[in-house]
Amino acid sequence: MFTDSVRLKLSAGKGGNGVIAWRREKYIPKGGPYGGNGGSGGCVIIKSDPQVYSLDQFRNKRLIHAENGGCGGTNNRQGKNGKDLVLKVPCGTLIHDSKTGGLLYDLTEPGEEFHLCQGGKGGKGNTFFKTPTNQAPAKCTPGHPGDVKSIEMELKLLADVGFMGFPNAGKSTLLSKLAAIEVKTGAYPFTTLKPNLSYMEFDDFSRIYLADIPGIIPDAHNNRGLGLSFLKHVERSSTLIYLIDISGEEGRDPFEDFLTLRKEGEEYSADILKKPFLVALNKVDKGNEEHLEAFKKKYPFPKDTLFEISALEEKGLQPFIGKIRSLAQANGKKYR
Ligand SMILES: Nc1nc2c(ncn2[C@@H]2O[C@H](COP(=O)(O)OP(=O)(O)OP(=O)(O)O)[C@@H](O)[C@H]2O)c(=O)[nH]1
Ligand SMILES: [Mg+2]
Repeated sequence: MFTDSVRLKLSAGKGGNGVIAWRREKYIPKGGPYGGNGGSGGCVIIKSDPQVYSLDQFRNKRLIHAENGGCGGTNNRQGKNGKDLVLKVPCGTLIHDSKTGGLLYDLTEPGEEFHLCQGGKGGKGNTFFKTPTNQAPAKCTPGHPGDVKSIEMELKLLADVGFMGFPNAGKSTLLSKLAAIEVKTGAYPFTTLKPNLSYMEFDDFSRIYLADIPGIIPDAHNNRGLGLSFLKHVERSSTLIYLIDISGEEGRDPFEDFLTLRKEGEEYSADILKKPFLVALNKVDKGNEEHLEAFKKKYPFPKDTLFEISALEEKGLQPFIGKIRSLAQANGKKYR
């Protein structure tokens, strides 16, 4: 299970109550008021952490509460402040207000913090109310409640490059060859059920993040297959790679596959079509010249965006990687 959307109610801690107390000590007549203030309630902070990959940890939670402040004590003791609650989320998490749907914050950089709920202030003890004219006030105030917010967190992965392809086209195989990651691959459709994210690192230590998402099939926008919901994870990529199985083994026309992927992407969001892209014709090791030639002939975009590769046998990858690098670095926003 990969959770990329959760609804939560978050509550900051309540402030501790102030107290009434009197100083009673030998040789100190009329000791006066001695009640301390309550401590503040803990705040709720949402923090992006590159080590966190999904919103799974919030899946079955409804209400999360920060610690309350402690009550004041005698001896003018201040109550203990409640601990802040820091919720760690992946980079790319958007925080929406549940009621209005409005965007409250978009956590894109690692270590970014969003203070969502302010903890309640502590109440005042009776020492606070002591004045020259009222030396013995029998008055204290309760702590204030903390902020309570209902939010929806939505994760849209931040990869520079997003893969789009039919099931079995070889997306996960390609990711495992390009990036430092072991991903499940298999000779059956829908091997990938959740997005995989990894990166390529270059000689100058620059990195390009790649996102492999579950396969897309015709009518995915009508929720066929795994639907288009995973497209949100390539929505923020600056560059797309359409991976096409050129072997035609599955009985489809590879060029039709390309058109279908473009169409399904457009159904999801017109912006997807505007992204710079590369097309990789995969599985050339299976040698289907007929499909290859037909595709090249029909391909209406510049020829330098078209690559013939074999992900499995690692053929044709070097020029392809070079192009991914130059395109993604020219267009990409560095998120991590
Ligand atoms: N001959 C050959 N087979 C390949 C190549 N690339 C991938 N395959 C095979 O194609 C099958 C599907 O590969 P995956 O990488 O799982 O495909 P996918 O696009 O991630 O599939 P889904 O996750 O189901 O969408 C596996 O059996 C791979 O070994 C290639 O270049 N040549
Ligand atoms: Mg896969």
